[in-house]
Amino acid sequence: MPSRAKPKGPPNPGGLRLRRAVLEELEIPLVRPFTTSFGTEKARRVLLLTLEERGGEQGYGECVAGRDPLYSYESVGTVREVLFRYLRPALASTSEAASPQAFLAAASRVRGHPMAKAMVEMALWDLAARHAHLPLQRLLAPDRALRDRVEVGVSVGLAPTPEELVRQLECYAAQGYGRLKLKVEPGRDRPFVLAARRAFPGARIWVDANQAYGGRDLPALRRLAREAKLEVVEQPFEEEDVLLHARLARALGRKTLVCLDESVRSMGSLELALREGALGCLNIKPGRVGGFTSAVALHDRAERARVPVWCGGMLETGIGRAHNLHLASLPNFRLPADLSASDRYWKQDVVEPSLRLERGSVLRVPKGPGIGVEPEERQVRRYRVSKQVLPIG
Ligand code: OSB
Ligand code: MG
Repeated sequence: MPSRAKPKGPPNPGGLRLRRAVLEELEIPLVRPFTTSFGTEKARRVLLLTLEERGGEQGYGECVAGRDPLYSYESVGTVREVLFRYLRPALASTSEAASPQAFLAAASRVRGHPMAKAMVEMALWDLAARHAHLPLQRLLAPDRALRDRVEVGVSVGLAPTPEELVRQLECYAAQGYGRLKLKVEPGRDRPFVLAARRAFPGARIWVDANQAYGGRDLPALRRLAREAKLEVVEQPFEEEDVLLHARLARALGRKTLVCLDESVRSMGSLELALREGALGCLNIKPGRVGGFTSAVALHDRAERARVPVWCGGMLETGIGRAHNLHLASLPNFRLPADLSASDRYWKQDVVEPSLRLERGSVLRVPKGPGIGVEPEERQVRRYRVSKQVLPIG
């Protein structure tokens, strides 16, 4: 039997004394609408959580839940409900010796709602790292060799025509993005993907369907992967249908990797996908899996199985993307991340310094302490639609 020792995840950074939490909701327009198989987003609704230590630092967490429950069942509304009714009291019960692990233990009887939990857990990691005067990456993996730059790509929404898609891709390629991920759905795939391949004969091209296909589409997906020389096909089928993803992986062979996003939410779903052979590579989004503790454990498990991982994105502001950059500096993040520069999403980001693309299609991991960027008060106020103070200590 293969070893099933439970991956430990990162070490406990120790107890923090909390004073209060502040929850702000922002509405920030995207520089261009982002269309996927589940809908179009023109502006992001962002929940931003600030945790304050008694007489000390502040830590930040950004929630990746969408306005509506389309990518997953969580939404801004469910996150608010779960935070106010269940997670705030759980956090308060640990306020004399708070840590990501203590919070997760106190919140463990609340089922599901990983994005709500991740917002709190990730703010605690940032706070713990600032308290220790260390960059977050050092707390997440103290014994590992960590990158200071992360290779990234760009995720491009569904476009009205292949010509328009190619125009957008040209614009991103000119900015230096070396890996192009295209959103696809039935009826908006082959001509678009082939046009992209013709325009960029040597590029790394991935497609992401967000579950839009079914079993009858398997032969067409296989043909498209070959014709367009796709490196990755991400989450073509329903979240629960690991077996269908495994069938596609067998049909594609070695040249195109099947990637799971929505299907992998926990160690159990990762074990199933590994055992069935459904995983060529794994998209890890800390929000989807309940935070960094889980994300690091999944990273370590995939590394032992020799499955490369990469860091996904959810159109985060600079807060969430800084968190993701620290995670993506771990060694088994071996494929380019969905983490683009601030100007790919926003006219002006809500953090200082904003994140810029550098030569070689990389973003630098912001130097700590913590996530290494600060919310810019003026920008936050400009986009803020509400602010609430939650007693914790
Ligand atoms: O499936 O990766 C996805 C955005 C919203 C919801 C789901 C996804 C995405 C992205 C965005 O692809 C990637 C990014 O943040 O740059
Ligand atoms: Mg995806």
